[in-house]
Amino acid sequence: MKLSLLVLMTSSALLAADRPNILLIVSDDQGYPDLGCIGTKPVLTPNLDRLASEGVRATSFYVTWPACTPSRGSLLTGRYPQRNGLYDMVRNDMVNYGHKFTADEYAVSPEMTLGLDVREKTIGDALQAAGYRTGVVGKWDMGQAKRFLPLQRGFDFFYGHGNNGIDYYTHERYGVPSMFRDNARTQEDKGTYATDVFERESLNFIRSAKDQPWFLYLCFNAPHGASSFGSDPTDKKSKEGVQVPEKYAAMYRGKVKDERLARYYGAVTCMDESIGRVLNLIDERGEKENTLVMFLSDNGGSGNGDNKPLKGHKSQMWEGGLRVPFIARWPRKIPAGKITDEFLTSLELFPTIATAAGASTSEKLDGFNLLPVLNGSSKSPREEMFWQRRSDQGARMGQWKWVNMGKLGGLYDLSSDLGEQYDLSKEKPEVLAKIKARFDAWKAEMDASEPRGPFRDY
Ligand SMILES: [Ca+2]
Repeated sequence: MKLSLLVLMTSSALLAADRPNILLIVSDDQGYPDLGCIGTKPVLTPNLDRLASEGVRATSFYVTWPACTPSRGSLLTGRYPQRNGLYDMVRNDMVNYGHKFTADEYAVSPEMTLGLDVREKTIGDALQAAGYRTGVVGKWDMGQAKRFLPLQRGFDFFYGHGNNGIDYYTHERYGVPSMFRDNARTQEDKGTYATDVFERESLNFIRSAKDQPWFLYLCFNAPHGASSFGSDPTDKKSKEGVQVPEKYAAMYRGKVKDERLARYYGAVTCMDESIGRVLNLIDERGEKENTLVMFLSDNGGSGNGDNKPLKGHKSQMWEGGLRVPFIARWPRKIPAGKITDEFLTSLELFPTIATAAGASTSEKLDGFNLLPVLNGSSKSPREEMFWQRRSDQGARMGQWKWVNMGKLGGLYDLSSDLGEQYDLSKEKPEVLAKIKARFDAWKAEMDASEPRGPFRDY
């Protein structure tokens, strides 16, 4: 008995040594061009640039929805928002009109009653079952009632805000304290800049790793605009926008057109420095070669000036709403300094992480392991992708992109028209008919899938 236990422990320790740590970093509303290494904007991101130089940067990488909640639900489940049920935002909209919730109103508001269906299996569930120590730091956005919080969704550790966005300093969302440590609300760090808090908690999570491999889902709220009332609560225009320590805004004043943009770039640079310190810790611990690091933004830029050469912005079906920066690094497993234009999406991240970790799931997934694409051993198997946000529809099929946003939209050839300027609907009716038919077939498949909350009627 003792001997077999010893053998078992030895083999699981060996397995742990073979399996990589996994760091998935998500920024909030960082636009496609907003990396220093792209070179079209004055923004400085030396640490993300280094990550890209040591790994692969993808230039045709999409998220599943042009705004926060559904995009993040897909990261966690590996499934289209229309399949996992979280296909719209979880947030209290009345605050946009200056409403301050009472405690009783807040308790029954969408932020407390809606969340990712508890039947959905997250990547945390899969990795926890495979023996990983799992953590979430930063923006959760999958619901705040206890049943929706990370500790009930496959994670061993959580420090962050449960809801969609916060004031960077008070950690309140429109006056409501929003930070959690594990399952309990906390105001222990009120007054400290959120990026600094998330860096500290990430470092502590990694430092506390012992025999288990670890998975950290690190979601900065930067560079999203602050969720705080402006000087006039009834006037959205009086809101502050992005908040950042003075020295970072000062780096950009005089170089960009206005104060808001200076703060936006400053918040990106401050976040980049925090990412650098997390990467440095991984180096210091000798874990660089055995850690898969991936970085992306949850949706296109909104307060970043523009997303050129892409058209449009967050919340839209144009490329500027859906195509995001993506970097992956895993020394010796994927090449250094490579840029790929292969067609990839965030649906690929769950299968990629699960494969790297030797984890499995019983769920129907909508993507594939992208490592063979990043290391050049295969072309991307992805031929199509579909998006729906309320009545807005979008699809990509090979080089073709179809957008239907009511009065706006058309058919575009991304291979020659990345900026979606030339509507080819009339010139290519057969392509338009085919892509619309593929969209309809995808929608029928989603509608036929097992209904999941919180929005579907079943
Ligand atoms: Ca976002």
